[in-house]
Amino acid sequence: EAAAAAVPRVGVVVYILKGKSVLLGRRLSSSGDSSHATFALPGGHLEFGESFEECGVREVKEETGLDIEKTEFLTATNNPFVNDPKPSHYVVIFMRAVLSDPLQQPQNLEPSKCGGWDWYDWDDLPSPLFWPLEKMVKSGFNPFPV
Ligand code: 8DG
Ligand code: MG
Ligand code: MG
Repeated sequence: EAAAAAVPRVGVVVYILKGKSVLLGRRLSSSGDSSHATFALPGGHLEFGESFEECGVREVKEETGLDIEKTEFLTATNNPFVNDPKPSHYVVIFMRAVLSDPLQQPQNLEPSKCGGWDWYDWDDLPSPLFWPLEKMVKSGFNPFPV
């Protein structure tokens, strides 16, 4: 039943850029999950009828309370989590954005899912990063405008 129903889903995640920093939060997923206790970007599932920009803005607001602008597409990756206890597979859309009000601070609005949000210098990222993020960073990907 699980195999027949299993389909890739679409995730939209956002690099919120503030100076040289990005916003990351520690995921409170279940202990066997490959994202357990790793640092990841805010984001979530694309809803029916939504644009990538709308989804990024909505998920950031739901998870952090932050209002963002200049939300734009960066890249997409294919992320199979087939060895997790609950196998899943995401095509993940990576966006970037900046704060509408640079003084606004993140709130942890989903404390059952996240240990808290904080800004991390791009040259001094925390560890462990969620593996799709780790892979991007190691490949030399940089979300900042040139
Ligand atoms: P929702 O109910 O609010 O729509 O979903 P969510 O609970 O916020 O979903 P999520 O797990 O935060 O994001 C969906 C999937 O996107 C996640 O299970 C795996 C994939 N994903 C990555 N990299 C990242 C990342 O850096 N951050 C987030 N949040 N998700 C990511 O592959
Ligand atoms: Mg969410
Ligand atoms: Mg999320």
